Amino acid sequence: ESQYNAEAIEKKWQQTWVEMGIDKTPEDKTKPKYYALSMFPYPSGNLHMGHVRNYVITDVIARLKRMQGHRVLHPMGWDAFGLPAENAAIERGIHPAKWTYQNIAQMKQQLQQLGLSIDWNREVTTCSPDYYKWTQWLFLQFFQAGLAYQKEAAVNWDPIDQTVLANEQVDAEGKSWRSGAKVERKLLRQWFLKITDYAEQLLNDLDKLTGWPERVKLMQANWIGKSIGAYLEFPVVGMDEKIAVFTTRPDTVYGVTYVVLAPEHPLTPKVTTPKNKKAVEKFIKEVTSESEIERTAEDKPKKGILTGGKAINPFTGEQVPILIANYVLYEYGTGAVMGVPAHDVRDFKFAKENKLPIRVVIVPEDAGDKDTPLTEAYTDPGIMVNSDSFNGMDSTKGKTAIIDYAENNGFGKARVQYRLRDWLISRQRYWGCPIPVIHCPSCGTVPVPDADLPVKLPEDVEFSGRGASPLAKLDHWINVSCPSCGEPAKRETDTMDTFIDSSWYFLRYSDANNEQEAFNLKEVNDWMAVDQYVGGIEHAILHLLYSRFFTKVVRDRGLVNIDEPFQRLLTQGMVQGMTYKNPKTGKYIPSAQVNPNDPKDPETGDPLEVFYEKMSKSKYNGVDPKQVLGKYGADTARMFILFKAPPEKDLEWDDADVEGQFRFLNRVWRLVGDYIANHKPSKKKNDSLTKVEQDLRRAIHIAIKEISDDLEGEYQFNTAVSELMKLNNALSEAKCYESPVYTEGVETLLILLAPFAPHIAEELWHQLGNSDSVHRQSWPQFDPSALVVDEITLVIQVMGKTRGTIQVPSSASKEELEKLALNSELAQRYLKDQEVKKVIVVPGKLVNFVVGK
Ligand code: ANZ
Ligand code: ZN
Repeated sequence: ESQYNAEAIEKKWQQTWVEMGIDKTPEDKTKPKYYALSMFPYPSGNLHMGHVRNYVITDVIARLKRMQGHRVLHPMGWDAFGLPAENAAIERGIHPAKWTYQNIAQMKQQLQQLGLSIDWNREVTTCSPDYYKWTQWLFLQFFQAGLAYQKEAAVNWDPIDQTVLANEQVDAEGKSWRSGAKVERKLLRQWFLKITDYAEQLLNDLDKLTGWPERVKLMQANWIGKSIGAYLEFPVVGMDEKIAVFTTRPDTVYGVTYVVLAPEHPLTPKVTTPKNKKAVEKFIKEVTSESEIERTAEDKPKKGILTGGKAINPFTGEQVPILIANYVLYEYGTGAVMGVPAHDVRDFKFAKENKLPIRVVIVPEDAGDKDTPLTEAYTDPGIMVNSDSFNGMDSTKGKTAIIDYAENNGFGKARVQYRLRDWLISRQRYWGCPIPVIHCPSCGTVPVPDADLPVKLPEDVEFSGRGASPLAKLDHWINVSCPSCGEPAKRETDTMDTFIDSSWYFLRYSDANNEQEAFNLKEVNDWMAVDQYVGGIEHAILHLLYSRFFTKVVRDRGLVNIDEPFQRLLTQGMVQGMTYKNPKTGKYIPSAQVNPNDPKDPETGDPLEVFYEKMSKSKYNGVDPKQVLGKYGADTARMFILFKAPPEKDLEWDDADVEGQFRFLNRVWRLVGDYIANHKPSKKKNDSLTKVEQDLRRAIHIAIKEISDDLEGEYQFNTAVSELMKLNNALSEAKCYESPVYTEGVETLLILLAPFAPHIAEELWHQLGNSDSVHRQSWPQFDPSALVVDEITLVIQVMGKTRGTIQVPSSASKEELEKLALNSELAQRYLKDQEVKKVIVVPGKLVNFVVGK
């Protein structure tokens, strides 16, 4: 009997499957489609465990759906533009293209070792001209629709990566998502996509995403940030100017004690009096260097300064001072607010710090008439007071009443405001998709004609890492003739944010080799939407929001007929490694230097903290997939990852559990070997099953039922693997090798195992004498009748008196019946603490307890 040799069989089957075309997307459209998609990787060069987990999850789903009778699209590609390639060029002098393609080759080979059933015929690489030609074409679709435009804007500037960033790429501390540098503000002329035009749809359509985690939908809703309120105008005293404010609390307008402009507001210099000019200018300088996050953070002081100007509250005619303050943002609402310190937390803080008056205009319903000064802002709804004709009104009703009043008198109206801003897509870097426009002194911004696409990245560039983008220095590339008038003109030198590349790759997979179009209408509509998308939670806003936006625009251009790209979304948990940290020095210690039984810092001798944390290079807690694959093979790695935790939960790497899955696969191997060695076709023809056969048949069908249930909807791979182990145990105990039920059991085990451990399942399937692939078998259906336990009704008597009945297996022996009866709740109730003298068992009928003193 041969040994389980993972390496040999995995290589063999991976090659055979390619020859058989097992992973190819079927051309035949008769079966229902299923599109299973993993978020494609950035080709950094090495596969890490997070990738492995992601792709294994999707692969199990793809394999399962094929066996369940679907035609499956399960593609893979490379999110291949981006800064690391350019940094490699700067640091090591290797061209970004070369670096990227080397990494792709390396990672592709690693992916193939995992036995993923990917259709590599549809591989897409975003940095390849045959892909980015269509990225450019799509950009021009946006441009033609008025959804791509240039404007001067205060942008997030990453001083390390020397580029601007989108708001989505700056974290809560005002740092770059990639370089970690503190982001600066800079005024630059930039390209934007008008995602704000779709704010309402992006928000409302979240309701359609029934297969998405609630928390991801909530994060998107918060990011879009819809506020319903009003726009009110405050005339400036002594000037023909009005300050428009956006407020979500028009009901508090009688409590306004000042008005605040954003420092960048165009009215700021106008309303500033000569006396205040110097101080105001100094203040502006300070504030504009702060990031948006810093300016609005709850815990930061609210700094402000008087301009000397005054505005008029249109409701009361009262004059209030105009200030500028750091917490008012120019880009949000109207860039100005009415200050109501009594009812807004920030205003309250600001008024206290700057000694501004506080006027209560809303009181709780049960306030009575005591007039105690506020110790904090009262932000709840209530009854309007100090508000003229609105006094006594419920503040919620008051909102509409105030808006109506303002509208009737011509100084305001209802307004919906979104937090979402337009998407800044310009990047001043080389390794990205060139923005396909030409700037002509007479024609303005002219799109590159379709026939001239792609605008290829020039190759003869220098990477110094300093100053402007390498493209901006290439005169021979920049200087062209205008496509419209033929006069000398200049190419755009900005490239696109790489999130554009990934906003449509899932559409390209439907028709990845099309040279005439981005994708064919019939193909894209056939395959979209993605039925199951699997990827990391870190994309909850960025990539997932952008992709939804792209899909809607492309739909409105008539290029696809769906509203939402991803039907169901699974955000897999992190893979965590055992981490050793010296609590005194804060240093992380590689596990190789630590004795796990007595973890101490090898240098200082300090006892170490031991915990699980997301695997990362800097924490020395990573496990290299290469090593695990080398030692145990892909099937074991897959089984461990699937078994160790439910897919959306974090997974703690544990070598003992890896070993455990390896042993399990070895048990399956031996089980099938024993079966092959001992199986002879049964001679006697007998359709009544023995008890052993009956029990085994039940175990088989329970396994089918449980595993099918586990893979329906929630994808409980971990419990599915447990069920596989149970079935294996049931088979190794039954040992009825000659029974057709045993054959059914072995075959079923291998079919159920196939999506999880595809190589060993295939190998053993062939050892059974099958010539077709286990992956082409139909997923088994359970037989409900096999689950039924044959039972009879047993009468329970105490001293000859019938006390009730219980259900027992018909096959139970006399001794088993006695035990079942005695342990039954019924017997316990009537026997209480009486001593049982004698038990009379009439098999198939009754048990009678004789009690006595
Ligand atoms: C007066 C008021 C009274 C406000 C009150 C709130 C409570 P969201 O929900 O985020 O939309 N605001 C408006 N524009 C602003 C800007 N550019 N920078 C900073 N703050 C701004 O919040 C809207 C509220 O945030 C608005 O309603 C305004 O303050 C402030 F008792 O107006 B409110
Ligand atoms: Zn021109």
